[in-house]
Amino acid sequence: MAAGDLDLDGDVDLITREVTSDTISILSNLGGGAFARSILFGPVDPAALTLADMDNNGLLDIVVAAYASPHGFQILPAYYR
Ligand SMILES: [Ca+2]
Ligand SMILES: [Ca+2]
Repeated sequence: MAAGDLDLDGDVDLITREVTSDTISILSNLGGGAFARSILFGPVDPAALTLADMDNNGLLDIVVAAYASPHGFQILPAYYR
């Protein structure tokens, strides 16, 4: 799991690995302890994931270490544009 403000609304959002489906989900923070879940990507058998602004555009991108990826990792550009 990784945490960061993906949609720049000031609330910390989460990305998680769904163990049963090997997919990656975004949990958008709606405030007040409520989250909206959406499946972003998969199945990829993600081993680890983190958030970083890889292209320096001010928006967090999702970096996934995945056994199924040819390079061993994959960068998912900012989800919210
Ligand atoms: Ca947010
Ligand atoms: Ca970025």
